[in-house]
Amino acid sequence: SLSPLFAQKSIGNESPEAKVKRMQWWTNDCFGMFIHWGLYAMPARHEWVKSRERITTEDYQKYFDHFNPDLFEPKIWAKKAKAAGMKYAVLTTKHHEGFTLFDSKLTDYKATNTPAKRDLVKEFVDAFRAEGIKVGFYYSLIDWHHPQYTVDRIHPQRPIKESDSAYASLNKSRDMATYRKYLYDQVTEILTKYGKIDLLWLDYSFTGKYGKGKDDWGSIELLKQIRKLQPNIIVNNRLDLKEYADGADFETPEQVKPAELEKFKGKVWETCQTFSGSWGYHRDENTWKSNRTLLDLLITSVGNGGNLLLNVGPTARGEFDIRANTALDSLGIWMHANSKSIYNCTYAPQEYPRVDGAKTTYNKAAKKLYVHLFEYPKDGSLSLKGYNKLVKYAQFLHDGSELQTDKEKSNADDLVLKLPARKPNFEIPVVELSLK
Ligand code: FHN
Repeated sequence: SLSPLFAQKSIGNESPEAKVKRMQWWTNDCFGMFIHWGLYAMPARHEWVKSRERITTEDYQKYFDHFNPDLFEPKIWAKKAKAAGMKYAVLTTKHHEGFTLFDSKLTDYKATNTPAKRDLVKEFVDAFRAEGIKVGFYYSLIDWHHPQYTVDRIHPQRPIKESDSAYASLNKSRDMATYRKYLYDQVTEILTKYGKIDLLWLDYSFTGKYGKGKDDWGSIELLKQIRKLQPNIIVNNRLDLKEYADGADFETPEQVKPAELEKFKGKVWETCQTFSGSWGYHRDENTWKSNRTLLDLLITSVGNGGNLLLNVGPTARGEFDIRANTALDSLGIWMHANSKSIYNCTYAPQEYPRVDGAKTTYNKAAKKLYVHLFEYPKDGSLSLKGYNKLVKYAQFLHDGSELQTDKEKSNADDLVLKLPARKPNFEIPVVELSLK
C-alpha cells in the first residue's frame, strides 16, 4: 500500500492510480542492490578519489589503460543479490569520473576501449534479468572527464579556492550546452540499447542544494525524453526537480541513520546506504556497518514505508570482496527465514500501537503484522499493549511455530505471548501476528 501523499500527486497527464500501478513492483520489493563500479576501483580509495586528490585527467589515464576486470562474472553478482533477498539492482553506467561501463557511441572513454573490451552494462542486464531481478541504471549528471562540462565546486581540477581566477578562466573555455546534449544523448543510449529498464537513478542535484538547476541539466526536457523512451520506468529525485510535482518518483535520503528514517513516513522514498563510507571499492576502509545495523536499516526503512538500496563496490578485478560477501550472506540467512516481513510490507496503521523493544511492519493484503524483536524479552513474555482484540494467531516467522497467549498476564486490552527463554539464533527474530 502506498502512502496517501503519493496518491495525491501525479505527473503531467499520468493519473495517481496509473502512477501507483507503474511503481507497484518497486513498492512491493522494498530491497535492492546498488553497485558502484568504475575506474575508481583501481586506486581503491573512494569513488571521489579523482576530485579529492585533484588527480588530473592525464594522471588518471593509467586506470583506463590498465582496467581489466578478469574475474568479472555478473552471474555470480546476480546470484549473490538474489540470495541476499534483493529484488532489484542499480549499476553505475557512468559515475562522476565520466567513464562509461557501456559501449557508448558518444565517447572513447568506455569499458569496451580498455583491456576489458566488454560492454559491462549489457552483461549486468542479461545476468540480473536471468535471475528475475529488476534492472536499474545509475547515470551521473556530473562528468569530470567531458571537455565541455562546466567546472563546478566539486570538479577535480577546481583550484583550491573557488575565488581563484583559474576557476573562471577554465569555465570560460567550456560550453555547458554541448555537455547537456551529450548527457541527453547518452541517457537516450542507455535507455534504448538494453531493452526494458525498470529504474533510472540520476545523480546528483539535491532540490535546492547543489542544484545545478534545470537549465544546466535540461531536467524537464530530459525527463520527458526518459519517459518517452521507457514509459514505465521509475526515476529518482536528483534532477533538481521538486518531488512528485515535476515528475520525480521518489526521494533518496542517503546514509540516513535508522533513527532518522521515521520522518520520511508518508512519503515515497528509498534510502541508499553503503556497507562502509565509500560507495566505490575502498580497500583500507574499516568503518563497516554491523549485520544488526544493516538489518535495522532494512526493517526500519520498510517499517516507515520506504525501500533500502544497499551498495556494493566491486573490486578492480570485478568481484565483490570478502567483506561484502560476508555481509550479503548474513542478510541472506535472515531474509530466507523472514522476508515475508519485508516484501509487500509498509508501516502499520495507527490502530496497531508501537511495541516496546520492537519495530513493526505491516502487510495490508495478507492482514499480517510483523513484530521485529530488537530486544528479546528477558522473562520470555512479549507484551503487546492494546493488541488483545486485534490478533487471532501468533507465531515465530522463521519456523512457523505457535506462540501461545499467556492468559495469566494478558487482559482485556493487552496481549502477552509466551516466548521461549532462549532467543532463536537470529540477530532479530520476528513474530508474525495474524490479524482479525
Ligand atoms: O557523489 C555521489 C556519490 O559518489 C554516490 O554516487 C552517491 C550515491 O547516492 N551519490 C552522490 C552523493 O550524494
